[in-house]
Amino acid sequence: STRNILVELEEGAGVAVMKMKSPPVNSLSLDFLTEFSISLEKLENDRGCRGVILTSAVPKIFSAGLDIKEMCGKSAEHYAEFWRAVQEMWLKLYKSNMVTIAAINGNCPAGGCLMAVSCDYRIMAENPKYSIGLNETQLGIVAPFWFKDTMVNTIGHRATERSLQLGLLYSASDALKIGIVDELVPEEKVLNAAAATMSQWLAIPDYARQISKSMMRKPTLDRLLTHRESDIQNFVSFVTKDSIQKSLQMYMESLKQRKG
Ligand code: CO8
Repeated sequence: STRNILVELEEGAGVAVMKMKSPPVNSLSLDFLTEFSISLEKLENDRGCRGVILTSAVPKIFSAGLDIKEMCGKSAEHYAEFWRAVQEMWLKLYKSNMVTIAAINGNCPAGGCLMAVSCDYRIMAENPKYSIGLNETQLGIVAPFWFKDTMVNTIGHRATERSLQLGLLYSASDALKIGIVDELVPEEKVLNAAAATMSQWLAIPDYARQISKSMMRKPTLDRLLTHRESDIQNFVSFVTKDSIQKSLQMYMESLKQRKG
């Protein structure tokens, strides 16, 4: 199959750069998610790799989030397989023992935002055209509890509640203010800034840092692990509703009409 993710491991530094490259918008299809999880697992098992920088090779887009085509007009079996792959991507990323840094060099809605807030640190290009957030309600759909949990762990309860209800997409500068991202830098410096932060984090002994990370994240991970099958069933029964199918189709149409 075609490669959606380019992995460059810098042996000396022990740092890998994962570049998402699935034009036009790095949407998270079943294929993409499967490849993502396999790539991350390989790095996780590589003793020579201690940190990962997640970024995009597609200009102006980090990731458009879940591939809406995977959620439209498919079978219940397909939706279940797709959702398991979404869960797997998040579980692998959120519990990674490696230092994970998102180098956000483009738009970052919904599932793209989930990936970013699942990393240990976020650096975003200071481009007023780029936005980031969990905009699900704007599509008439609902971010699942573990998207919500990850956001709460990043920006707190009140800011998450407002973000989720309104489906807010924040400009880069507002994202910095609210704490969705940790740092803004000029676009051409995003990768260098990520490498600089990475070396600070890697100066901490791995074992102590990993246990601290796990201590913070384990309750959130366990919550999905405990409810994994019911979360899949919830997704399938939600996404197969006529009203939700209609909302998603209308949203895809509105993306097309926005063009030109
Ligand atoms: N899935 C599938 N196709 C997409 C997606 C997507 N998420 N986003 C864009 N595309 C398609 C467009 O339809 C378009 O296709 P075509 O060329 O055939 O018309 C093509 O990609 C290019 O898109 P644009 O022309 O819009 O490109 P721009 O560069 O102008 O804009 C953006 C890029 C900003 C990323 C814009 O495309 C956008 O806003 N996309 C939608 C992003 C979004 O809202 N994603 C939410 C997905 S839902 C999710 O991630 C979590 C759901 C969890 C809850 C589930 C419960 C049911």
